[in-house]
Amino acid sequence: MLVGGSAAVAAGVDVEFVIDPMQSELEVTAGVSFFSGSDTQALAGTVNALLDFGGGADFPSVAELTVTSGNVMPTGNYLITIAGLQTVRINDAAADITTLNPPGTMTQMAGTNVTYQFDAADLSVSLNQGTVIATGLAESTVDLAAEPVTNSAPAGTFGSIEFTAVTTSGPYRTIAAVMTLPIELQDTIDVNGVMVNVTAAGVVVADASFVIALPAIATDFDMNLSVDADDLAIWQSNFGLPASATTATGDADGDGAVSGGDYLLWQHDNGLAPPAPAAAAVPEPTAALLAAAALAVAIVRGRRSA
Ligand SMILES: [Ca+2]
Ligand SMILES: [Ca+2]
Repeated sequence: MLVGGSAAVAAGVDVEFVIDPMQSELEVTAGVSFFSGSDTQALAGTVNALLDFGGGADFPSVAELTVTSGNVMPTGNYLITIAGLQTVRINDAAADITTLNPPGTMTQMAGTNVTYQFDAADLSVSLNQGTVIATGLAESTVDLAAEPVTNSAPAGTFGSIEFTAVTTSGPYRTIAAVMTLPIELQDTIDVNGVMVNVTAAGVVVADASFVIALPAIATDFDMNLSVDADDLAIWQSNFGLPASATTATGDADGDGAVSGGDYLLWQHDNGLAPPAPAAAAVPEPTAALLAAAALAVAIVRGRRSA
């Protein structure tokens, strides 16, 4: 009743992360027997994630990450010369990313920022678009759609998502997120009888922005995240409503009426507010805000159970 009285909590938020080519690159190495060469390209594309923080709070200690789709592509073509004997060119490549079943677990890391870490081994990466063209010892063209290179990163290779509060408006908060995703691929491609070992390793950094609903305080009747005289005015104007009252009309204790008991709750909560400006221009670490919100909820809960 007291918590989540406004919109639903931030469970299952669909978020599109846009890959930052300035921070994302993939190095592809191709080799035959003892010779190898490599090339590096910047990456572009998007990663679509379902972020599930569960119910009851903005960010618990453990959450779930489901990468529902993702498309990672180099901004150019790879040209790999192997000891002057062989040239491997990878044209128009792109890799799909999804989460292996079940969803990956994200664990909140210690620190001032809200950062979650997840095991990159929970993700499946498939280099399945483009062509591998070999010239030299062997000449052949391999369609990656027909022979995809599929892997996940080794267990213990971690990615992370860092969340920063950007603005708060009413019961909603806009969150900026940065996902750092390690990618590792390894396969052997048969190029006309010559076995070409292909490995790819790099990092994807992707940005996103989304909105979550904040836990509500029952005495914040106008749901602007602070309990003050404006809320008292709402209670006063509706005092005596015998039934069908709601939080928005001054019923803080959920009994359907606006009465003296609701005033006592308002009096207790009067002055409750987030400790940071509602529309900070500079992103603030969210931990303090979230801790304050949790504290406010705890105060309300504690008072009710007392
Ligand atoms: Ca208010
Ligand atoms: Ca009431």
